[in-house]
Amino acid sequence: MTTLGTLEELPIEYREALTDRNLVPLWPAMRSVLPYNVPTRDTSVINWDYQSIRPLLMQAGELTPIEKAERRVLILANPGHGLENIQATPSIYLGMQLILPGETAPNHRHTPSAVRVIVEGEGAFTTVDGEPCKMERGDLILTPAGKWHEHTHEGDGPIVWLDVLDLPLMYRLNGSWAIEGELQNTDKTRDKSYSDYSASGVVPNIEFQRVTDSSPQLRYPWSKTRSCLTEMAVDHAEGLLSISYVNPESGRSIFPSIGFGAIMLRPGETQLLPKRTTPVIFHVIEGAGSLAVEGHSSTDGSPINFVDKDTLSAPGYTQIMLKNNSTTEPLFLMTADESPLHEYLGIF
Ligand code: GTQ
Repeated sequence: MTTLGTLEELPIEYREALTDRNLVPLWPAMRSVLPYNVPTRDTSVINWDYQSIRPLLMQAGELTPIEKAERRVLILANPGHGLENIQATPSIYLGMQLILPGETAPNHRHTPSAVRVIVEGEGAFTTVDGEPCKMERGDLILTPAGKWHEHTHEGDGPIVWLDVLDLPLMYRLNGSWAIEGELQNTDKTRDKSYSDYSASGVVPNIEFQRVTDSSPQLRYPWSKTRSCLTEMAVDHAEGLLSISYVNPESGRSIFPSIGFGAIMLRPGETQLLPKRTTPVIFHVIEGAGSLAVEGHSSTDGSPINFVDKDTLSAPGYTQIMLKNNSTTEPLFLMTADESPLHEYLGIF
């Protein structure tokens, strides 16, 4: 391996002449932008445990009325990327959003795409381009780029969900912006996931047009995902039980930026995940377990324990091991990763 020249070896007058002309020598930075064999991995292994988030989120409910927040959210920022950069992974933003009974988070639309994963509470719905999407624990609610959305809470008690957006990517592309709108006040009582996209493998022939850009299905009920995984477990006694959330019209990822999936671990099971290029987010829907990431040095090097409602991150290019801590109950996790981008860029 050749040792490359450093910045300090260059005469100061030369460096100043370069700076004056907005020029930078490559060779001192060569190995940091093109490291050998493995890329720089900034995404730290973190568990944002819900037990410690919840009281602070409820406090936000007392401190800041919805009118002063537009969206009352605590961002789950990864210190590996710098807290101020609001990244959970290079492209993924995560936030815990709180709505109190009777509140509405106003209508707007924006260039970043968002998914909500419902964490606790009931009686709320997100209206997406006129479709009122009911929010139940573990459901995935999509607000694809450019679609109007407002959140309304008519239930008792708080509702909390995890926001997953491609905001850091959009922001750094200088492509992130929003428009405010009047409330949608829809008369519809349910969204099209109850009819048009209610059965796997069956899609509606409305105007006989196939939609292939952003997913036309807006709500992916957890009950259906869960039953798919438990039925898969009946037929497969071993191997990783996992599903991907796809656009039912095209079979492709629901967003071009972020890929979503779900994993089930049988009681007592440990699974080594396939080693992949993309960092990954886990959100625990049901059960308790532990996460071990190769090369990750928690103080004593032991796996990170997690329970229901916790959210975790892990870098790419590493071996990840998941363990179900229960010998009687299954463990269910949702995943979000950057695989669609890696595929598009040809590096997956
Ligand atoms: O609910 O529309 O966490 O626009 C960040 C930006 C949630 C939302 C976030 C948003 C939203």
